Amino acid sequence: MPSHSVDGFVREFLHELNTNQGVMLSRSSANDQYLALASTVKNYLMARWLETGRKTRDAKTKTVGYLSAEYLLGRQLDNALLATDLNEIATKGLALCGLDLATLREQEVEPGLGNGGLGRLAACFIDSLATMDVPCIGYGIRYEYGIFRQTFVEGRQVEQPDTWLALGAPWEFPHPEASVQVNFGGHTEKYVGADGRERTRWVPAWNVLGVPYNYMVPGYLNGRVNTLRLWSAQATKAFDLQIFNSGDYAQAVRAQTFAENISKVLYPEDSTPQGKELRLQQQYFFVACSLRDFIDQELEEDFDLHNLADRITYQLNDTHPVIAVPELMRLLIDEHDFSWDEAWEVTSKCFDYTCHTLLPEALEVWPTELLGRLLPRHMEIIYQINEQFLAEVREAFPGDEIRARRMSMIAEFPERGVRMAYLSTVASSKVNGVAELHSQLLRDKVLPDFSEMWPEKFTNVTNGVTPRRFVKLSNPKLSNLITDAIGPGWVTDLERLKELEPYADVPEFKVAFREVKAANKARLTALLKQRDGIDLPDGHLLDVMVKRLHEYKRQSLKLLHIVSLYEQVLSGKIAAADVTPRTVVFGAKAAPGYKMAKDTIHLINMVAAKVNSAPEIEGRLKIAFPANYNVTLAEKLIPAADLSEQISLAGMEASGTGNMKFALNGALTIGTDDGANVEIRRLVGDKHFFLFGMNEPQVAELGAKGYNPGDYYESNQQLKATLDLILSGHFSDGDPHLFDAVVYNLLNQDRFMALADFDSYVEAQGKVEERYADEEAWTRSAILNVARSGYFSSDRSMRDYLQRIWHTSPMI
Ligand code: 26Q
Repeated sequence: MPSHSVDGFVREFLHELNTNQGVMLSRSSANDQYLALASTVKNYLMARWLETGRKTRDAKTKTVGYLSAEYLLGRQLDNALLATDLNEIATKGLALCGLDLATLREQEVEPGLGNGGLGRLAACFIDSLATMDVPCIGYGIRYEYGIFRQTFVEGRQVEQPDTWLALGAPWEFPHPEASVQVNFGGHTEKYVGADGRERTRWVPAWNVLGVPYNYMVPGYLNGRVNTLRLWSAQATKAFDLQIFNSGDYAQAVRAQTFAENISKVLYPEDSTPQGKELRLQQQYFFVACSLRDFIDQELEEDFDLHNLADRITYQLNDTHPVIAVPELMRLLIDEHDFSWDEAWEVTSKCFDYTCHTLLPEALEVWPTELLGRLLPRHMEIIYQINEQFLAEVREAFPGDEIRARRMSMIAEFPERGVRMAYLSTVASSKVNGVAELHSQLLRDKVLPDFSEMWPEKFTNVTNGVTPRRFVKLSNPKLSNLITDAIGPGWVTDLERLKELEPYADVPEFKVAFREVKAANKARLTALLKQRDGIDLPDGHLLDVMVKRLHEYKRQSLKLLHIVSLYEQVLSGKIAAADVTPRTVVFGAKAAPGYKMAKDTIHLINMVAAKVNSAPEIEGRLKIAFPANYNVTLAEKLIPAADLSEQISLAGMEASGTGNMKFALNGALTIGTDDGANVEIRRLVGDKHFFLFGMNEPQVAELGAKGYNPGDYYESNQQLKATLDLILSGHFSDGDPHLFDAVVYNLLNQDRFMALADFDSYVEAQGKVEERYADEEAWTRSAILNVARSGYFSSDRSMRDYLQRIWHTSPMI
């Protein structure tokens, strides 16, 4: 390991610059310098990485195999510097070279290999496992293009490709020698094996190569470095050589392109899976590589696969990787001579499943036609798992054929398809939701038959976020303040934030806390100016809503609140001087094919243009919508926020994790009784959380009774005036019909009941303003939010998984 001294660091850095980048310092570009810096930091981690691998293999303990189609990692440099405690040394060393760490940091393009919450959760979990010294391999896909880069053209979202690899990828280690072949298509054949047993053989039609790329996952100051292994697709030699030799070069190149397409791009939909063939190819591709990898590379050669569950526990991050279940069955039966029962015995011990949704349209159902064509052997195995399972159901509930039909993994309508959530549930030892309310609704509404049959299979693990990235790195000023008060232990033991509670009444601490918030706002102001040309006014309540754009998350409700305030000033119902100065920040990407979401983005931008320039408002209301919200922006935005908007319709947001990040950084939440908000409110206390809207039972009741949004429009004058202002064309450059789709959807359908919750939301915003006017009371609430949110560390989530699901423990 290079020495932990400034001199040693400088030597290493210059060496990397010269030998890796092939440039002298005086001729190097900022990108060269960044790449050399990354390599330098990597070198510090290398010995620990190798040692971790050796230690883990020797110990033969159980490894967590986290299977996730997404990892929304965020920038790597800062986290690596933190984990190696190199910040100070790097700062000084670079300064000696005439360079500025902060500038080099900005060179890094974050790996955005995920859509939102689910992908970011995976990143937090692998961080926590490394920090807690738990052996874990994260398995996923090395998308060449991650989540699209969002731009706005005349207020409309326009997507650009995310070329995160273009300037070099210093954090990855490709291992082409460890590539794995993955087969697709073809048919199956029956034959009689040497032992006289009838066997099945899969005769695939084509194949690709999976090339592993390893990434380091360093624990916080503990010497452990776990591995994230992402797979990239390549054409196999046999595949293109054959065609090359036939002389058809163009065809050979097409074949290559075809293979490489599999890991080319992340699907940007995160709620309505489209059943695209390429997506299924992606899922099988990374899962097949990952299973093969563990069995062939990580296990010793003579390992008895009957004991596989002693050595690996696979966590299915939603249903996306569940094709691993029939794949493991296939490997054991077709390639390792297991009987069906032996294979099932092993397989059903190896998997656990986390569900991240309640929306029916977000549940994956793959047409049997497609699955059978792409993976004929897996389709057979799924049918057989289903048969065996339904026999169990019939035994448990004799005569209840309707129930058996209901529980079948094979849906018959609208077309024959495999319900992946059912397959996941049947094959897993444990099934969990991601917040208490969600786990309850999962049992009661999504999988009631399954929870009746196997009540002990179901459990909850409330999500969490890593305090390393989302407090220590993103909010250094608050971190220092906390450490000065209670010592540094909180970074790996977040419940210790409790010790801050008494400080909520210490005047000097409150002043310092406000200074931190003000400094974070100033930092954000500078960033938004430079990044987006946006001016953030001084002294405003900073009201932030950042998350994917979705109807159920109700960005439109936030917008109605703003338009309502604006309308009241415009029509003289209230004086501008009486409006609490407020800047509302939105950050949101819409799935490119999601028309309503894109229209909502357009509407927000059009309202912003109008409100931000209206003299009547006297600068007291401002909307800022920086494009391309991502992890990097979140790290600057969240520490600056006063108010966190968590306003989904109750029962719709599985958990939310942004909500936790805000609370931990001293923002107060205005939110519904949904997802993890329920637990946040319980922990921080009613007084320090602005609750509004219907709760889930009330939503269900209103839905059952028949919801008519028009009633709210007709009976609520302010709501009517607000919607009428939009309908009048006030925000649409003279085209009154521009936003008809959004407004008429609210008026006629409003699936997520924004109008029903409008009044209550506005009232809660009134309470926000009241509290905000009382600086001392606000600060007290904010400090208590920090002090009482320690539960939401992903370290705690990991402890819960270890105890309730994985039944394993950190390495000793
Ligand atoms: C599936 C099939 C085909 C194409 C895309 C998909 C797909 C991709 C991503 C479906 C769903 C997602 C992402 C879902 C997600 O991010 N869910 C969020 O997970 C968080 C972590 O548990 C929760 O906090 C959020 O409440 C939940 O919305």
